[in-house]
Amino acid sequence: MYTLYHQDGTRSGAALLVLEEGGLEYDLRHVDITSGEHRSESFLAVNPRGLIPTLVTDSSEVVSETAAIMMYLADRHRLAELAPLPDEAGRGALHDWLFYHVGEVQEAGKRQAYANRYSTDPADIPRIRAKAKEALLGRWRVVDRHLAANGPYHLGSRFSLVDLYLSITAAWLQTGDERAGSPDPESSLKSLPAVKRCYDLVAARPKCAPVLEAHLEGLRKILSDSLPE
Ligand SMILES: N[C@@H](CCC(=O)N[C@@H](CS)C(=O)NCC(=O)O)C(=O)O
Repeated sequence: MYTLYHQDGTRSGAALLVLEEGGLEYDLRHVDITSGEHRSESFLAVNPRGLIPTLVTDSSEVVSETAAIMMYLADRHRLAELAPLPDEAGRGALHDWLFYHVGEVQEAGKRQAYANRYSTDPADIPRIRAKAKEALLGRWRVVDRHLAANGPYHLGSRFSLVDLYLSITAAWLQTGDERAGSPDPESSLKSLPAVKRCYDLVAARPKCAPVLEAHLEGLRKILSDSLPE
């Protein structure tokens, strides 16, 4: 039995999708980052990094990087439907795209969302945000071009956990589409058709659909509250 410290609307949804798709048993503990619960003494005692997701295993091992949780679960439970085994074709591409999403796409997304963390001068925030947004769109376009040429999934016709990761981060673009009079149609899912196709394929999976619905709801709520400083 696993324990996942989680909030709907955050990237911990990607870990949740692997637990669901893998048919694994877990207990969910809600952590509200908008009210700063991730910095509470009780949560820091579990994960001193103060970040979600955080997974605690049956042997009390703590794994907290999202991609590490996803790979750990897939490998430990031999979830071949989610990840090619280490000696199988596609394993290199799996690592490559997962790391690209975490280190490049998500990095720019977090920089845009938390622009205030990148300067001591609040006057810099709009410029930091604009640059992060430019990087984010550029990186999503790289993913879109790859999926258009080689898709519908990151590994071609083979679905994998990277597609689950995409569905969680692409939801940011999806909520952009939904916001009435979205000021920037360019940064919406509609401008990335191959990403949208991959997102729709994941959203159509019976075990993923409810998680993604809750994720979108959670995201709308986080956007209407405010992110932690
Ligand atoms: N590198 C970590 C980053 C985790 C992360 O930034 N989680 C966010 C939620 S999506 C969080 O806990 N944010 C709280 C904060 O940054 O204060 C990962 O990929 O799992």
